[in-house]
Formats: sequence, C-alpha cells, structure tokens
Amino acid sequence: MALVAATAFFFVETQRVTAKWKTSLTVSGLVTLVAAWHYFYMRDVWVATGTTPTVYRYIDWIITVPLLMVEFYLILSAITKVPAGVFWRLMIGTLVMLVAGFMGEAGYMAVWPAFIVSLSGWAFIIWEIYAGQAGKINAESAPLGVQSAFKLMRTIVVFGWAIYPIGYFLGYLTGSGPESSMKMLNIVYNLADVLNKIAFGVIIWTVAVSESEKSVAK
Ligand SMILES: *C/C=C(C)/C=C/C=C(C)/C=C/C1=C(C)CCCC1(C)C
Repeated sequence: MALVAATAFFFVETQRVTAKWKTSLTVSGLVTLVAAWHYFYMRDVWVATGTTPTVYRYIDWIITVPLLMVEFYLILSAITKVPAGVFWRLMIGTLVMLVAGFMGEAGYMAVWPAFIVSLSGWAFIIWEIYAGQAGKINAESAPLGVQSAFKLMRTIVVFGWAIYPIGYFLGYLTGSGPESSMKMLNIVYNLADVLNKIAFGVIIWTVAVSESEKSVAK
C-alpha cells in the first residue's frame, strides 16, 4: 500500500517540476507502480501456498531494477550530455546480477556459484557509479544539488541493496530449516524494497523540486 501511495505521489508531483525533471519522477512512479502490482501477486502466492513467490519477485526486479539504474543516467542527462556506454554498462551489470540470482533461487544453478556471479554484477554497477564514467561525469559536470542526490542514490545502491544478498545468504546459505529461513528471506526482501524503491524515489523528487525551483527563480 505504501508503494501505491508513493506512485500517486510521484505522478502528481511531475506537475510541479520543470520539463527535464519530469521523466525522472515518472520513472520513480513506474518503479513503485510495477512493484505494487507484483506485491499483490506475491501476497496471493504466499497466502495460498506458503512458499516464496520467487518468480513474481524476479519479474518485478527485472523491470524495476533497470528502471532504477536508468535514473542515474537520467539525472545526469538532465544536466549534461552522457555517452550511451554508461547506460549499457549499468544495464549489463544489472542483468548479470539478476539472472544469476534467479538461477540460484529457482534451482537452475547451485546457490553458491550463482551468489558469486550475482555479486560480481552488483560490484560492476558500484564501480561504474563510483569510479567509472558515471561517477566522473557527476563529479565534473553536475551542479552541487545533483551531485549530492547522485551520491545519496549510489550510497543506497551499496547499503540499501546489500540487504538483498544478505537476505539470499540468510535464506539459502545458512543451512537452517527452509521453513523459518523462507520467512526471514521474504521479510528482509520486503523491507529492502521500501527503502530502495520509495526512499530512492523521494531523493530524486527532492533534487527535481529544488533544481526546478532554481531554474524558475532565474
Ligand atoms: C526494487 C528492487 C531492487 C532494488 C532489487 C535489488 C536486488 C538486488 C541488488 C539483488 C542482489 C543479489 C545479489 C547481489 C546476490 C544474491 C542474489 C541477489 C539477486 C539477491
């Protein structure tokens, strides 16, 4: 329900910001919309079968995580010209991370190797937004307001996103009973989504509003 409310908020607030920031806010709203919809499916699976709704969770992630990654590209594009390579590196890292994670969780691959491959996809994304071209463009060409939003967003990608591999580890790699660890896995993933989808969107909203007000003032 928080995801539904956040969706309404982001869409309505697009009216308040200048044209080049509208896309970023629309994407934030799409992320929470797609996730809310999948949570209804996930809840039904959980209630009906008592099992982890892995397939719906990953259908959600394969749509929403690339959209979250695009936000880095979009907020930089709102202020300067960004080469397409930045976009593609973020997408490739995301796909490696999610496809390997799915194969591990769904039983198509052993859980440990899948974990390692998935971690390396995530590491690649982190490298791009800190030390790679995306990080450099931010440091060199972005106004201060955008820089601080970019930095907060990438902190979320490190610490907020770390919750998922921890959940995977607790759910699959600790060797406790499957029943109790599945509950843990789902609680951890659910809480992580609140932070990484709603709070992430709110950061973008903050910079979109403040940058828009600046350009109106000028
Ligand atoms: C809105 C949903 C988000 C931001 C989901 C993010 C998911 C991850 C960062 C998942 C990462 C994983 C690893 C790094 C290793 C283990 C397998 C995953 C897929 C849980």
